[in-house]
Amino acid sequence: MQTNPNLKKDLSFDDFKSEVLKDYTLAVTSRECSLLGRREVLTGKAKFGIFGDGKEIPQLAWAKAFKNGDFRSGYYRDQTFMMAIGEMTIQQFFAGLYGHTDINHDPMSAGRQMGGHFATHSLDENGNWKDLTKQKNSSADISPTAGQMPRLLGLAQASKIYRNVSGIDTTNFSDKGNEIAWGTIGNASTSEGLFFETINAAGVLQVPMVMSVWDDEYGISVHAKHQTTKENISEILKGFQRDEDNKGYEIIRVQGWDYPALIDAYTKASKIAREEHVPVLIHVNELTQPQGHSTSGSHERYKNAERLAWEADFDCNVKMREWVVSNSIATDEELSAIEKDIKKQVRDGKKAAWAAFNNPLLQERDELVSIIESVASTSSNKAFIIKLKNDLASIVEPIRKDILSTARKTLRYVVSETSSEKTQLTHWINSYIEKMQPKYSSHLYSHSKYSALKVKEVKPTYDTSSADVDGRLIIRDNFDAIFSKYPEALVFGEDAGHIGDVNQGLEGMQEKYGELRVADVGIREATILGQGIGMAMRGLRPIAEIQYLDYILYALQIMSDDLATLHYRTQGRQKAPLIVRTRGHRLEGIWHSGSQMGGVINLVRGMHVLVPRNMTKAAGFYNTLMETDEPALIVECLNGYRLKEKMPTNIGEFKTLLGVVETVKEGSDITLVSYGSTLRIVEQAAKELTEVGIDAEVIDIQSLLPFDLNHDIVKSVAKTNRLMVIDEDVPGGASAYILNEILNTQNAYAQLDSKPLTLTAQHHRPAYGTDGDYFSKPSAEDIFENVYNVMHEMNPVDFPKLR
Ligand SMILES: Cc1ncc(C[n+]2csc(CCOP(=O)(O)OP(=O)(O)O)c2C)c(N)n1
Ligand SMILES: [Mg+2]
Repeated sequence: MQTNPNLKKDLSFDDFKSEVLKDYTLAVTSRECSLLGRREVLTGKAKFGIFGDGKEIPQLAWAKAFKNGDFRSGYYRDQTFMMAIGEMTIQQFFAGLYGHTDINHDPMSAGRQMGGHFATHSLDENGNWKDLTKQKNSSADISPTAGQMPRLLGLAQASKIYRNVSGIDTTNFSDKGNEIAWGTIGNASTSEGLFFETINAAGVLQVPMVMSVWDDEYGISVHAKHQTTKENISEILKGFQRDEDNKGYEIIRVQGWDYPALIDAYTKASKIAREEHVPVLIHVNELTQPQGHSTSGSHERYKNAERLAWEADFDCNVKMREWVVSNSIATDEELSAIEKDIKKQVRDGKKAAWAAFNNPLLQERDELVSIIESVASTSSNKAFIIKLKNDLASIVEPIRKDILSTARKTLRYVVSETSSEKTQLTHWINSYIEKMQPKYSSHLYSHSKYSALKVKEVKPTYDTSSADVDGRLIIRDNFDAIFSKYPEALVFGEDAGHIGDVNQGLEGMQEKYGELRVADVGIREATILGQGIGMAMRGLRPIAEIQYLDYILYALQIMSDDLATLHYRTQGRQKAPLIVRTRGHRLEGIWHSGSQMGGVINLVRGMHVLVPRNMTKAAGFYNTLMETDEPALIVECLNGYRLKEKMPTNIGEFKTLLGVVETVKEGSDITLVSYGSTLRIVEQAAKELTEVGIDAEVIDIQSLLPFDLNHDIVKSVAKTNRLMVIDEDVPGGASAYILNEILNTQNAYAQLDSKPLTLTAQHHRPAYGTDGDYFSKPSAEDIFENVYNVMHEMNPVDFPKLR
């Protein structure tokens, strides 16, 4: 076997040897972590383990090509890489396995994700950007296979924007767009649509993306023959290979145990992607899984003896060892000494991680035990309490659940007693929960000074010359103002570029701001979303347009799994302030209704969801969001683009507040709550109700997430004592969420004189056409009659039965 000329170039033998041995040491370290990690799970110290064994050597080669400013978007096998770029120590590896909730111990997720989900910190503890060009970056992993792909596209596209769009302040984010976005994926996960969608999109966009496929022939127990046509991903992607006439990919194949060939492959890939902005696919095959897929099972169940024997022989660490010895780089003894030393280092690191994880828990436990002892001493239920205490004290490795549940159960035994010991226990429980809950629940939304909730309202202003114009012109002129104020803002979507979107809210913007900032893209909603996430993670301010709300379902998985969880799953150390723009609400037809808000809001906690009833409100939301560091979805009401609104004089400046409702009609008999296009119908019905002497108050929610932060709705209900939520989603959809907010969060039940009602669409999706709409969604007559019935029940004399 030949040594790698690139590696040897300009290096003395000693330097070369030390570089190789450093790599080998890392490979052994990573392997030892996997082996010991599995044992920690099997002995019950950790819940679940999924490790990078069998994938070590390619990751060493990749790490050599990975430069400051670059980004990784990968999956759970990449521990060796994270160690090689200096972003994960042995102790941190084990802290992650145990789920240590201190971010200083588990920098990957502060215990929020299972081990094997990697991340670096793009933000400091105050939510401010760090200089990403001076560090090696890894976007935070998610578990859904191929879920890392859409974001990878955006991470790569950001380099293209930084290289080609002038006027953007690149400080902290880019050095002339020289950064590569590196993806990894398992062979089986390439079966996912997200993989193919991303591969195609990156080929179209020609972005610096290097995609490694770690091919071990299996996806858990399922062999490649069930996964991939011809059992060979690079073979079937051959058509993407670039040639003299066509742009495309560079495709490289390499065996995962061949250290020098891997270094060649990654050196080459890096050069092509970095310099030419051409995407590269590296198919790394002949990899293995020495311990099987994860701690949940054993691979002996589905691999035959021959395969297992081959895996033992072709284990990449074994092969590297053979190469080192046969090329006389180091002796067998030297390597054995390294291995022995590493075994000890990993054991020590593991012990240190366990002590750091366990000691605070022991302390918390001991503190409670002594409180319970004193509670017992004065209680008539002493015997029961002492039993609880003894049970807790006997747990060798207590977790917080053991501790807190014992405290809470103890309190029940003294519920009817009065003692200072009982008060002490109550205080302890309250303060323990107050201290511990944020460890598991903080950072769903921004805590920084850029939080959307800190933006001050600016009202639209008008003067005597303010004309009535089509709503779309307000949106368009407002986007114009945004693009000129924020050079880092960009929008992309189907038909968003050349024609300026299907409703011309972006008319003329591409001519003015160029094809990279106002871009048409392919029909590929999931990667439109991902493109936005990746760019937002690198300091740009993307607006990703999904043409219609109904088609957001293609992107909803990525919104839900990736975008909405990003800030939470990194305990606030990564963010993607992406604005998702779409249109819908009160349209007609099964796939053009724009109504499915319940499905959306329940899946994207971690984002803001706004449904402005007109384009001035919508423009105000965009202006607000541009000042924040949070992701949001704005649903523009499609039938509002042609409705007349007054053109404000302070376009681009006025701001609509999030989480603030608006009372659009005051009334005293019943509170009608709705939003978006449905609100117009509610307003119509409210007008008709006044004709029969019913004075309804109408409230526009406008911001579903966050919801009525000032609790204005309950104030209205306190006045009217009656409540109806009108929503064009299915029964139990968004209306259930709204009712829960009003009844449970705002305690409106105490103010009600009649049953709170929801008026929703039918259970099915809306039928086509005007009649389809009339019979599918709440109509003005439905609203009128339902409100009337409430009044009839209360006062049948003044409001005789209608039908
Ligand atoms: C969307 C989704 N489906 C199923 C799973 C469960 N799952 C986790 S890993 C895995 C197999 C992945 O195999 P491969 O991509 O080849 O990666 P490897 O583990 O072999 O490195 C499966 C099915 C998941 N995490 N996400
Ligand atoms: Mg696999």
